[in-house]
Amino acid sequence: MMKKKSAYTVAVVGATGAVGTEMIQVLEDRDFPVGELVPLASARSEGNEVMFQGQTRPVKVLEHDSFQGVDVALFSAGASVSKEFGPVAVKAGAVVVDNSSAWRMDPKVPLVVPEVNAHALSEHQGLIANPNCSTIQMVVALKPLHDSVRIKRIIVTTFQSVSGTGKDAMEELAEQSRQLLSFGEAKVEVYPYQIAFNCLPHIDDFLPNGYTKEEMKMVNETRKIMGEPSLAITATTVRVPVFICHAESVNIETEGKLSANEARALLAAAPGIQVYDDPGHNLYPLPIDVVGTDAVYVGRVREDESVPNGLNLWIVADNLRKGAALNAVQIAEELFR
Ligand code: 25A
Ligand code: L14
Repeated sequence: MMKKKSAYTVAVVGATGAVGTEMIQVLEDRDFPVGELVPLASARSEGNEVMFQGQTRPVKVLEHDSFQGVDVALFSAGASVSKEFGPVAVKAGAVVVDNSSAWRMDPKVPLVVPEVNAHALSEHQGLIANPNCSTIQMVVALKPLHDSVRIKRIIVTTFQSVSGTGKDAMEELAEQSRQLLSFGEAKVEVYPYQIAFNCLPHIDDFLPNGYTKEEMKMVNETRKIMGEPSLAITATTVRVPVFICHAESVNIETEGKLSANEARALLAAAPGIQVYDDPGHNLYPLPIDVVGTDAVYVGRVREDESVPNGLNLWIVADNLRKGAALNAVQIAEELFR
């Protein structure tokens, strides 16, 4: 798939952002064989440095000639940057793992969650897309259930943290909280309304069908990753005043019957999943416990008593790690396994 070397030159595009910073951390945490790290960002970051393996590396401005000698380029600087520079990096000989929405639904581009469809990587043509954060954590949890009893319909509601939007949004939540707790007025810049002490049923732009782009990403990306083009799925995505970690309430209707206990056992045996589910001890996954970890956490597993075969689940993961940076690095690892 990729020429095997003892060490690779790895570029991170968007190296100073919320996800880019995490990508560099994950490369280090997992001992990815990095020979040279090339941190790239916009001119706003010129003069900045990033830390990698105890050493500082200068951030360079992303240019068309930035990819000479680069083996792998991890992109997280937004869709417009990926549209322009993704093909430039591929032309220079790099394999691109792109975290933006730019290429995900392109039929020539594999959309990969290694626990679910690593096989799709064999058809890559230089560019591989990393799915939307909310989609990633949901498909990791649903894959073992689908393999067992076939999912017919998914109804999902998300509770998404502000870090998905980037550093500016994290600063806005902190700043608005400070302002309101000191009896001031909240300054609104990133989101259409105040996010501190609020919930916004609005992530990404609205489409003519009344859904948001984020909601339709969950529909279309889930179908592509699971290889089920006509799977019934409907989503409501909600922004909540949490810094890191997305949570989801997921209801599934299945062809076969699974008890809650059988579902818990399947989930516990599947790769990348931790089951935290003990109502007797108030045990269920929480964003404040999950932040900084790698697994997808599942709790509140219950049979849906309103249908013959159905389950309810509560799914939490670190959106910057499994939802973005970790999944991208896992894809790179798969490429020369
Ligand atoms: O919705 P999308 O398009 O798919 O976007 C997804 C992600 O892209 C980022 C944002 O992440 C988001 O999670 N993003 C989107 N729109 C952006 C915009 N207008 C944007 N980033 C900057 N400007 P993020 O903010 O956590 O980090 C983004 C990373 O990408 C680098 N980057 C942005 N544009 C780039 C680029 N790299 C190369 N070429 C470009 N054209 C970005 O580096 C960061 O590493 P940076 O140097 O641009 O930003 C460093 C810090 O500056 C702050 N900042 C952000 N926007 C502005 C700004 N400062 C001044 N003016 C701004 N307009 C942030 O705190 C940023 O971390
Ligand atoms: O499509 O603002 O990957 O939380 C994921 C995070 C879009 C924005 C994507 C957010 C993004 C979203």
